[in-house]
Amino acid sequence: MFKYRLIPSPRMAPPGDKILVTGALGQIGTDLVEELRARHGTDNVIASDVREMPEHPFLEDGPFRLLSVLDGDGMDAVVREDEVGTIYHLAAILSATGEKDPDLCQRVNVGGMTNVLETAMNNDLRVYAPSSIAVFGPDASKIAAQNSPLNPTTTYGETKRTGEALAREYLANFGVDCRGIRYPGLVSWKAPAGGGTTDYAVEIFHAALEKGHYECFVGPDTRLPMMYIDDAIRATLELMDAPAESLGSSRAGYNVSGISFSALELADSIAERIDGFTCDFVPDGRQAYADSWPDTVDDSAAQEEWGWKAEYDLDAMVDAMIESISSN
Ligand code: NAD
Ligand code: AKB
Repeated sequence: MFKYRLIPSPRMAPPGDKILVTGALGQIGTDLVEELRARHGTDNVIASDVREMPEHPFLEDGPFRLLSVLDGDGMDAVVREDEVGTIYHLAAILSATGEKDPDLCQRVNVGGMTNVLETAMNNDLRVYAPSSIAVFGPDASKIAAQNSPLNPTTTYGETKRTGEALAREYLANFGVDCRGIRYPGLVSWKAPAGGGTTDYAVEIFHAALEKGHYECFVGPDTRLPMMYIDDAIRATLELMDAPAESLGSSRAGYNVSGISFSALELADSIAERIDGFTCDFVPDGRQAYADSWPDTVDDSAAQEEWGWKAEYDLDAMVDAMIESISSN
């Protein structure tokens, strides 16, 4: 008869080696899942989202789970059943949608992050959870330093600041390895931009090619940190590949610099390549969010700690966008 029994605690479950991506059908997930599947094998990367898109390739090409990040038990079950070892947590409500529904933005961004970190703690998972340049507010320098004060004036920015704080807390208290990048506005062509302030830098390409005209919702002098998607995906994977010992106190939200351009410079660069393209600037409520963010960021910490260097400048990005949209 056994006198003692060893009851395995959830933390003792051996971590699997599969990858779960939340919010996988969005702008970044559409590119990231493709790259992760190329690296790790299709069956090892489980795409998940709160919605289904019948026409999206993930639903047919590889494993997909319908999963809300607000369902912590459901997330835990997927992690255990599918032997997940790493979560790339992309599910979120972005700035423009978030400012219209701040309560939803709080619930999804902070609640979802908490569920991901709890699941990671209970199952010994690694986590990638992106932050944003929206963590900065108007008091940050226009070239925002890694350690600039974080006083965002948008609800979305507040949720991203809280996400970074939660990641630091779960690392310090429970040893959860959660890494993040403060992405600039991302410019990509495979999926539409998902309700952010920087969406104009994506929409303008589709409008230019389809209609020869775009009505831009920020003013011509609006200058923001931006990045082409290939650089963003590479940054993500390089950060996740970096040895933990090389990462310092910025682990939850590294500044990464890509390209800084004004809306007019972007329109001019497109007009140089598409004959007859015109752009009107008709700022709406999103102008205020853009004005509260820096022009660019200082990414010395990312350079020093994991060797970050962007490859795409404005010309290379505009060429890549026009060529990719035209040929697809
Ligand atoms: P997106 O809006 O394109 O995609 C987000 C996805 O999350 C959508 O497919 C949506 O259906 C899903 N989602 C929403 N609520 C959910 C829920 N409750 N459960 C599960 N899924 C849910 O966003 P994105 O551009 O791919 O952004 C991904 C991450 O990167 C976010 O954390 C965002 O804050 C961050 N980020 C993005 C940018 C950018 O320019 N795209 C810049 C900075 C930071
Ligand atoms: C948005 O505009 O909301 C995003 C971001 C910069 O976080 N693209």
